Order: sequence, then structure tokens, then C-alpha cells
Amino acid sequence: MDLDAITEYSALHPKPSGLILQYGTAGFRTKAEHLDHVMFRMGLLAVLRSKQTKSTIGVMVTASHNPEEDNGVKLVDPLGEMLAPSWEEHATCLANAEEQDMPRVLMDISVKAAVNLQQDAFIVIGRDTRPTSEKLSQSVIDGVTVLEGQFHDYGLVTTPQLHYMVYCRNTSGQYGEATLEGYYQKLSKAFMELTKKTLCSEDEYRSLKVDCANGIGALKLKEMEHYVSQGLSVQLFNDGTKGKLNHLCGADFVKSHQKPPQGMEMKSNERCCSFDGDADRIVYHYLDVDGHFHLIDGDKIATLISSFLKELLLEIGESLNIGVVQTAYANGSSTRYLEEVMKVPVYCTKTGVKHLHHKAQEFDIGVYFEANGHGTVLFSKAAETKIRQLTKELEDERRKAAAKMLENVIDLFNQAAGDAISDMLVIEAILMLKDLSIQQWDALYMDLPNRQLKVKVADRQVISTTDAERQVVTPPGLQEAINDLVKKYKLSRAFVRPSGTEDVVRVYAEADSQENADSLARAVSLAVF
Ligand code: NG1
Ligand code: ZN
Repeated sequence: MDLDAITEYSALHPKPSGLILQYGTAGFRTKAEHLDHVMFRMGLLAVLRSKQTKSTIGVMVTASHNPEEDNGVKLVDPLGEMLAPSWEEHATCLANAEEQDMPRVLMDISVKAAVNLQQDAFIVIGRDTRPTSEKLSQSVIDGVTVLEGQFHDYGLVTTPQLHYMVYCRNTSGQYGEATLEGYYQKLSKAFMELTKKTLCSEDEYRSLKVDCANGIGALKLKEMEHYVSQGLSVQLFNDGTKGKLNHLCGADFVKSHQKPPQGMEMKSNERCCSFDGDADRIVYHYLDVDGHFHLIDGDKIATLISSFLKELLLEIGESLNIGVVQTAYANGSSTRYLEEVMKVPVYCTKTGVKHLHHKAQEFDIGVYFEANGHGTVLFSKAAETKIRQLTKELEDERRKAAAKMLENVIDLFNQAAGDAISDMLVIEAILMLKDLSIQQWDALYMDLPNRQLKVKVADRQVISTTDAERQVVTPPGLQEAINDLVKKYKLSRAFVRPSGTEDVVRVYAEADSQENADSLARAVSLAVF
């Protein structure tokens, strides 16, 4: 390691003294102007991680659904998954080291993590459409170069596209080709195969309105459009040509305000969806004939997908186990429907996709979605091999066709990360195949009215939780206070937890009516103070 060169380059990306940042649930995220040194240092860290794992590592510059003025960075581990927890700690140490200490901290990490500095390193870099992203990704590249890592800059890509590239490169191209063309080809081939014999050919089923949050999703959907245009016609709104990123639109806005996005013309009963700013989340929505807004969130997406997969398995006659993974934010009605009506086992993990992803890996088929629309389906290697084998071996035509369908579903899901484009294509295919309208899908179960609030407190870390964040441990007395409030309402549930991405405590409540959910959420917020 050339410490002089590191010191010299680091001086071009100086750390504002005293600034402390945390590698949180989604990496580092804050105002873009505070991030230059973090980007440079994450370039350095990615090289160490790549040397240690002898694999390609990804660096994505994005702040997802956060305001346009923010930015962020996260590292992507070899199989496209989130950075390992011990390296999150290294990331935090490195980002917070004062200028003069940084080279030493870097050395310490490489010793602690037993990094062989002679090993080659390869980094892939991607960024979203924020005005600050290009310059910040250049700072990442500076960090990579000073440690003599090789790199490929994919430029503008969605977060899940970068995860896909990392996964492809570390599986010798078996998963797919590590190019955008490879990504579009793989997904569109699976989608077209799946939908070529669909029941319905009416235009109504083939057209979908997409709110792109004025983000990267718009650019990438435009690139992809012609690959799938025979099966699906997408009409893009909030494509970034006029509005501001994530402002009054996008999946996060729609989910948290339970309102239609601005900038989208919605007629009654038209099928619409919203991506978030880096296109790893998706929610669906529509207006009914009375003009009422209906949100179809990650929970209902998980339900649609798992019921489709269960039926396919039944048809194939193969007993692979399916598990659905949710967080405490999952609507109580969805959990009840999955367990009691669909009879699939449901598990609850802490918030943050890495926890859900990890749990979903325990099943032959692991379906995971956060209520906010971030999720995917994972197939174990054994299950995938079995299904591919069945498509060749089965003689019964119906069973064979079902196995082929499942094979295409495997190819259509992004196995590395939740992906709005891939999820959208899966959902569209299922709706076409089942001849389901958005209203019929919505009617699977009725969401319990719910409310999410944010509370600003002096130190959010005084709140600690257990039981997948559903119970408060500290401060003492708070859980009892919540229990007493919950008892006052019917069909009610409430919990609080410190956010991993914002300096707030989040409050969630559900109850038998919107008024009651609102009132419970407000009462719990007051108990938090
Ligand atoms: P925090 O800020 O920890 O609640 C939010 C989302 C998570 C996840 C992360 C990363 C909610 C309630 N929380 O985390 O689900 O998506 O951001 O983007 O939606
Ligand atoms: Zn996102």
C-alpha cells in the first residue's frame, strides 16, 4: 500500500473535521455536500473487500427515495447482497477517521480482515440520476485507482442493475451477462416466454402507467421498453424531464402518504405503479369508479406472487417449501391471509432488506417483501436445478408447461436484490396469466387501516427493541405504555423503532378504522417523548 499516495489523494477529498456518519441500513446517506470524502474512502474500502473476497465488489452511489439534495453510497458484496456486518463497521471507522489518521485506519482494517494486499481487485460502480452523483462516483473511482484496483464504471444504472452486474461477474456469467444488454435480454426473454400464451389479449391488460419518481427507473425503462413492447406497453410519468426527484411522487411518497403521485394522469380502474428513486421498490395503485385511491403495497405483491408460485408447484406436483418473509410493517391482514387462507408459513425479521434476504435463503422458495415494495423471490440452487431438470424430464404436458413457467419465473426475478423493473414484469405476467384485474388483485384481502409517523427525539438510540422490532426493551416503561394504548382499540397493533436511515423514531399503528389508527399512532408518538 502506497501510504504517501493515499495521503496525497485523500487531501483532495478532505473530511470535514468532526463530521461523524454511520454505515446504516442502506449504507451512508446524508446531504450530498458532506459525502465527498466518504466516496473516496469507500473506493479504498471496496478494493480491500475485493482483495479479501477475491471477487468483484460493487459500489452504488444513490440515496434512493430520499430528497434530491441528499446522496449516499453502499457497497455490494460478491453475490449481489448487502455488505457483511463486520465490514459495515470497517466502513464506519474509515469514513469517520480524521484526515491524518485515515491511512493508519485503512492499514488496521486490512490487518484485521486479513486482506492479502497482493491480490487483484475489481470494482464495479453505478450511480443514480442525482445532479451530485456523477462527481461523487468520480471520487469513488479516485479511491479505487489510488489502491490500484481495476474497475468498470456502469454509469447510470438502477441499484438492482448494479447488484445484478456484481452477481453475474462472480458466477462466471452463469447467472447472466454482466451488461445492460444482458440484463434486458434475460428479463425480456423470460417475460415474453411467460406471457406468449396468456389468456387475455385485450389492450387493457397490456398497458400500464408507471410513475418513475423522476429517477433512474425512467431512463432504464425507456431502454427496456422495446424488448417487451409486444407483451406490455408502458406509459411513463415523472420521467425526470420536468419534476424533481422523489418530490411528491414515487413509491415512498405514495406508500407513506397513501395518495396518488403528482404528475400522473390516472383514470378510474387504470393499472398504475410507482418506482422509487433508484428503482428497487415498486407499489401498485389505482382509482376506483368513485375516485377513491387504492394502494397495493409490498404485502399484497408478496401475496399475489406466493399464491401464484404455490399453484404452480401444485400443478407440477413437486413439494418444494415456500416461506414468506415480512417485517413488523406488514399489514396484519396480509399476515393473516397468508397464514390462514393460503397456508404458507410467514416469518418476521427486522427492517432492512438484508435481514429479509438472509431469512428467505432458508427456503426452497423464499418470497420476501417489505410493505414499502422492496423485495424479490429467492430460489435455492437445489430448487432451481430440480425445476430446470423437470422441464426436460416431465412427460405430462400440463406438468411440463407448469415447470417451464416456473423456470421463466426464476429467470425473471432478480435473485440479487429487490428490483422494481423485474418485479413489475413478474406481476404483469401473473395478472395476464391469471386474467386478474387490479381490482380483483386488490380484493384478495382488505388492508387494516394504518398510520406511520416520524418522531424527532434528542437521541433515537435510547430506544432499543427485540422480537423483530415489535417490542421495546428500553427505555423502561415504554412498552407497557404502548400495550395500554393498544388495548383501547379494536384489531389494533403498534410499535416504535429507531430508523436506520433517518434521525427519527418511527411509529406504526393499525386499527379497525383510519381514525382509530391515526389516533393510536398519535398517542404512541406522545408516549415516545
Ligand atoms: P428505516 O429508516 O430504518 O425505517 C427505511 C425503510 C426500510 C428500508 C430502508 C432502506 C420503512 C418503514 N423503512 O428504513 O424498509 O427500505 O429505509 O431503504 O419503510
Ligand atoms: Zn430504493
